[in-house]
Amino acid sequence: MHQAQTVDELLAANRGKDRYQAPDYYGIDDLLSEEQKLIRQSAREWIKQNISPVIEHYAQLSEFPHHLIKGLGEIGAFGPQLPAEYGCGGMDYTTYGVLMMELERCDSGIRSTASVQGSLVMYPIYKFGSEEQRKKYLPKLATGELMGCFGLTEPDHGSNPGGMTTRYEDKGDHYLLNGAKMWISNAPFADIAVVWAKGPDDKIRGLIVERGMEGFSTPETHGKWSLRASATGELVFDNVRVPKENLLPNVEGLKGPLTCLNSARYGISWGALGAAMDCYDSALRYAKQREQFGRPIAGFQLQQKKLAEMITEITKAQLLVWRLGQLMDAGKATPSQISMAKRNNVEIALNIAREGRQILGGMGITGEYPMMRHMANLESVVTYEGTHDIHLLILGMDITGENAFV
Ligand code: TGC
Ligand code: FAD
Repeated sequence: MHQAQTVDELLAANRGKDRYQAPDYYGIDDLLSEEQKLIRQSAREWIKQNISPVIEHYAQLSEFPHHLIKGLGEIGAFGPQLPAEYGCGGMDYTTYGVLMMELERCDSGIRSTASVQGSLVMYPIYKFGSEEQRKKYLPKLATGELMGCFGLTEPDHGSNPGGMTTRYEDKGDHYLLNGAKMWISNAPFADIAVVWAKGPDDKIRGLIVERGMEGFSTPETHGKWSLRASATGELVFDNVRVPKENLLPNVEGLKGPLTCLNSARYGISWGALGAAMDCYDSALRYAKQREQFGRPIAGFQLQQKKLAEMITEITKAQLLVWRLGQLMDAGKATPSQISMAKRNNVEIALNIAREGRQILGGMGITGEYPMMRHMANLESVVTYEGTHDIHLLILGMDITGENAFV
């Protein structure tokens, strides 16, 4: 590890080393508009110039690269799908997906930060907040001047968030919040938290909790082997007085947080595909260069099988998310269609990271190549926003009409 290296030193040492070329075996680029391709190109260039040179260093240190926040805001990574009148991108869902794909191509932890900000903090404020809340928070969240986190999961309630025990009481001129959330992305540095809690009527509502409110703390979770460049923490509420105007007025029940998750899970289905594309691209380049037994290893049938199967799965996943983007933009995508895409694309990405790592032999376990980092990151991605099994059961319920959760 090079703890003494500054960002400038990392940029000087590593700029230009990222040789990523996005695989597009079926000409799926033709399905994107010129504007979507332009936005993608500028994001890709910025990521190559600014994230790629530093990401391995921050992952090794297990630190979030805070200096990237301003630039992420500038490339439109925070809330690109929300209206421009609130300072957001005003783009369509396909463009949002493409941006998540570019970010996660580089690192799932950076995409996580953007997903949480755009889909789990800005989206609920936009969708369920008052006009005052939208105007107060959205423009600053879009630039990264304010950062947010989303508190749904609790120590004893992960897959079953409906069982949550975090509660608020109505104290007349304010709410009093008690409880704890765990595994919260961005928590250690977030300025605000969108927190889901049960009220006096036992219904789940969203509250905007601000850093600095007495009794609110965000201890960091250490020792992760996955998503090391993303900051994860707890949210602890010990008699926190939350002003009444911080309640999201326009939703009640579990459908509030689950509606936000539809948007975030959609972004993950594109993002995980990006990680898969990066692993394939690295493995293909390596296989063509690396020689054993007097020839490139790309010439061996066993390696060709791996690479051919990878590009087949990537192509299928690209078509899946492209179509899902169309459905999202038409307002027709169902939660179970989103579950199918999230589940499939994370699974193929994990398999491709594992197979790609093998193609690199010993080099595959080093930080010289992205495989091991992607593979470890994807273990979180396959777990958060609904586990692999939970998404199967959501899909199973939709096609059979039988609810396996009860
Ligand atoms: P159930 O009784 O089925 O539903 C309760 C109410 O919610 C409605 N609903 C939805 N609404 C919108 N979108 C969806 N996807 C919805 N799914 C359900 C449903 O219609 C009902 O509405 P109403 O009006 O009748 O009250 O709920 P359940 O308690 O049986 O649970 C269902 C289950 C298991 C599918 C759900 O709870 C679930 O998805 N569990 C997984 C939990 C999860 O995904 N947690 C994610 C935490 S956030 C996170 O991980 C962020 S990581 C971010 C990063 O770093 O990138
Ligand atoms: P559990 O729910 O305890 O599940 C354990 C196992 O049991 C899983 O394999 C699961 O599939 C299985 N299982 C559970 N129920 C069933 C069932 N009915 N049938 C079959 N199998 C079942 N949460 C937030 O709210 N905000 C965040 O920002 C956030 N960020 C995260 C970041 C990271 C790095 C991680 C790892 C998690 C994050 N989470 C966040 C939490 C995440 O959403 C949960 O970890 C996830 O929903 C699973 O909950 P759990 O870990 O409690 O597992």
